[in-house]
Amino acid sequence: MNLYQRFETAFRKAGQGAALLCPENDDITYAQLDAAVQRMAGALLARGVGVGDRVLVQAPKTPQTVALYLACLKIGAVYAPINTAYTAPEVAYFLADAEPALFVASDDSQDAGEVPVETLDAAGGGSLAELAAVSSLVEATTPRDDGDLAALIYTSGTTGRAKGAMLSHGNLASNAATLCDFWGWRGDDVLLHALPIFHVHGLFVALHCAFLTGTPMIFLPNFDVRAVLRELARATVLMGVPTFYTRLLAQPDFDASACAAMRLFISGSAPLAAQTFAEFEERTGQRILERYGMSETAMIASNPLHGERVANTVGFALPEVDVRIADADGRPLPQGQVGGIEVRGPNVFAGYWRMPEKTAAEFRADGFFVTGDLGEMDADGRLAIVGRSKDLVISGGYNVYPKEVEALLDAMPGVVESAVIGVPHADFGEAVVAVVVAEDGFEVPQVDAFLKGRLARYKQPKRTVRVAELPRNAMGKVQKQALREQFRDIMANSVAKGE
Ligand code: MCA
Ligand code: AMP
Repeated sequence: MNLYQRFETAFRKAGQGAALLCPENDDITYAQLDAAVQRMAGALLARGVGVGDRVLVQAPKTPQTVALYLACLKIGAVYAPINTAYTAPEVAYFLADAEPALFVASDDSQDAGEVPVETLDAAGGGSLAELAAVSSLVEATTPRDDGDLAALIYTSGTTGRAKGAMLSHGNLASNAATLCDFWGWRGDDVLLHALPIFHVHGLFVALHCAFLTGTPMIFLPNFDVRAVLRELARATVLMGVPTFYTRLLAQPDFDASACAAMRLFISGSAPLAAQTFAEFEERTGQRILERYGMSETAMIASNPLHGERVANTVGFALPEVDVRIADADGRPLPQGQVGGIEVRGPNVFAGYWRMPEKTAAEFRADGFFVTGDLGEMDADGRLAIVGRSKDLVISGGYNVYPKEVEALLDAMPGVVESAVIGVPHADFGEAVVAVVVAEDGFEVPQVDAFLKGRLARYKQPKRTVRVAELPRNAMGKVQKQALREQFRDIMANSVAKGE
């Protein structure tokens, strides 16, 4: 079934009920959202977008962008969102890889080659919004099967270049229904939405829970801690990355009374520090519910709604999701041993877009997907993530692949070689640090200048240090763990961002 048909049923039932509560703009009812989706579908059809066509989207977080996502589902097109922070060279890669029928951007500054471009700007305008306004309503939702492609979610691999994870209507529908059930979504819930909508967390996990139940969400353009604190008064559920919680705790007026209406704080995308979990409970009396997911699998495991939420664990495998701890060859390990986390279930993606070899390399013969995370499971099935076998830095919930940054640094004049690592950071959890071996005359500030315009800002090193040589093992491989130890306090002065 087309995922939008499931939403449509809820939208029509909710009717004049609020869908998006927009503090700076007019609120939008479910009936209005459905009409906006129908008009946006008309605009897409007018631009020649058909079933299975990719629509690459790098647009601001607005109700129009939400309508665009839903319209893509409705007409059977494939939604491919990318981070708004990406620079022109980064976007060029996605344009070439996705081969979209349409690129929707905030303005028309990107050279998109042959790909048609439409715009959606932060104020709700843009050429696509104008086209939608004069388009006729498309009432019928295109039938789709569970296995049909709904979205391409780009996620980088250890090999450097981003891969498009192919998620089907069935993947998204099953995960959404499971989460609504597991987290006890109620008819009177109000979601506080402050995440970006180009990643699985903000786009699927958050939006789908509200859309499947026809309940309202407070729709903030980004995470502004003071706005979030204000809006908590009329919200019941918040979903965030750990940085949301450390920033809230940095607010002296954030306390139990500030979240009296709240029933559920959910954290994911990066490890939630046990200290944050404890401080949060001390300050508010509420225990953050931590869950675990991936772009390729949507949500995998969650702490329980009722029952013990334990710090440093991500709870239990969700219903219908199989999780196992396995050795490097995919053989299940005895309970209690640390190994690779592998996942199978209706939530698991179909493979990487046009990369059959990479897909084959990440799946076991019995259908389990190799996450690249390391974990252990206790006798009750409670899962803890203890590390990663993939070389990845997670900064403020955004993934940064060291290989991608190293490749650019190594190409920089004056740099002999580089190693990029993640070190503890009070605000972002981990911060990107570059360790470089350089020729005489090289100056560290040149790194910022070189990376500007080539690499999204959040991927750029927060600090670059120069060393005489990189530590290597007997095989000649750079020992990143030794570097992480050596520089673990380099960002010790960082603080959770208060406003
Ligand atoms: C912004 N900056 C960052 C980050 N965000 N640097 C490192 N890591 C970041 N995450 C930089 C900016 O470039 C800027 O640099 C400076 O920090 C301040 O920028 P600002 O825009 O004010 O930042 P912010 O708005 O305060 O953003 C921080 C944030 C944001 C709210 C934590 O990064 C965020 O919303 N993160 C959520 C990411 C997310 O949704 N992840 C889910 C993906 P300068 O000042 O030097 O120019 S993972 C997923 O979907 C899986 C499935 C899962 O399990 O959920
Ligand atoms: P992405 O590729 O952006 O979908 O990021 C997925 C990765 O985020 C996972 O493979 C984990 O490494 C990490 N992740 C997500 N949730 C958690 C969590 N609760 N604790 C630790 N790591 C997490």
